[in-house]
Amino acid sequence: MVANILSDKTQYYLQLESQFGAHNYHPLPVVLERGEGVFVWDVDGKRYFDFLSGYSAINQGHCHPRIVNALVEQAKRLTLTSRAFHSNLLGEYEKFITEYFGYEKVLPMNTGVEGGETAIKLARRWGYVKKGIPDNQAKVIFAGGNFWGRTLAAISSSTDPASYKAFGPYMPGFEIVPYNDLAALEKAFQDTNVAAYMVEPIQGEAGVVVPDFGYLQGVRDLCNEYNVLFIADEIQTGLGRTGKMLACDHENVRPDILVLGKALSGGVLPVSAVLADDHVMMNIKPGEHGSTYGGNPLACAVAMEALKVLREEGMVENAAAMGLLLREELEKLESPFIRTVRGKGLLDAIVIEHSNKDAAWQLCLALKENGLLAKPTHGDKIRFAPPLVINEAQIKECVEIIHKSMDVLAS
Ligand code: IF1
Repeated sequence: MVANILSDKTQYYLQLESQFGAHNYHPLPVVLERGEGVFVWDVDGKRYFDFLSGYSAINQGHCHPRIVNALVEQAKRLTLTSRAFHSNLLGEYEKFITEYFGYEKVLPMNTGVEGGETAIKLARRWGYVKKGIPDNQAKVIFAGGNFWGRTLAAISSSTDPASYKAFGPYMPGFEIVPYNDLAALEKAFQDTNVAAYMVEPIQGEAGVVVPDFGYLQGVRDLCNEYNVLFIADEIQTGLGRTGKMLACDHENVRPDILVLGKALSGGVLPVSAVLADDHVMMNIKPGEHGSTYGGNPLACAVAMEALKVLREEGMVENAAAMGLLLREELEKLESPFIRTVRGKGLLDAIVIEHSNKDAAWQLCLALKENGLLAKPTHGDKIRFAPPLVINEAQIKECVEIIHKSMDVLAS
């Protein structure tokens, strides 16, 4: 067990949250007050490597100067117009992001789950208008182990009781197939009312589950054969995280609907986007979808800079190289407590081998003591996802911290 001594300052902030905030999370007992690049500092001035990156929202590193500057400069000019009026930023941003990813149109939203909801609404509408599915009969297929947010629609597609238990009744027209199983997917596609299959190219929350090479191409082929839209949820895997700009790029597969979020803003404010071509996007008419903040000038300015920085500072290539190094160095530890090392780029995870079900949490407490922040997912997996700006020396230093922290599992 780790002696989890907390400073007075830390305890003060934890107590405030406990007394006045909903208890909908169980965070690691650390209170952060500053971030820069791969580092964050707690209220006592202790520095940590951030190995979660805001669940992949901070791919560009904490408080990237160019992104923060874009935020500050735009915030002095115009932050929100609502979509009742045009702004000088929205069209520029729409042109920039559609050319960046190679789609005809973009629908700007705010959070990732709003992006998922938007994608499903677009797919259902396309199903009725273009595929001729009878009204209110559209089906959307999801993969077991998926996670795409906390709304009632998102939890209606979940296979994790912690996400959906005691929140029913659930959204109709959703079906589940096993992840990484093309035969099961083809069987589901026999139903002509299927409008779309929404899937993460790598499942993040499930513990960084990487499907067989060829799965994404198989999904693409089946969607073509059965006239079903392929929705790629790249909210966590996109924007360089897996060592390619999009995780679909590992198989050169182009989804019909691409959903982005998180690092689209470099972690400075919620920005999401749904990209598709006209035959999907133009079935929604004025007044049929939107949001107060969707496409606001502040988000447009920040997202353009966040996307520029990714490319101009070689972060995608660095993620590929540093991810390979991280996994190799973790394998070299040959730790009896690491059952598996897996991932792509800098979306990695270890599966802990230990009789104590609390082992992953205890290891994360020890990592914190040794200056590295990470959090378990689904019990025995620990996700390692540092900002994509991490360098070789820092990767090696972090592996040393992980190695040293493993001692807690031996005691
Ligand atoms: C929490 C998890 C990660 C996502 C994918 C859509 C969304 C997410 C692939 C929705 C969001 C976040 C949500 C956050 C923790 C984090 C998370 F642990 F919950 F599952 F990253 F793995 N698609 N994931 O990962 O985006 O609406 O949150 O902007 O809810 O605790 P959002």
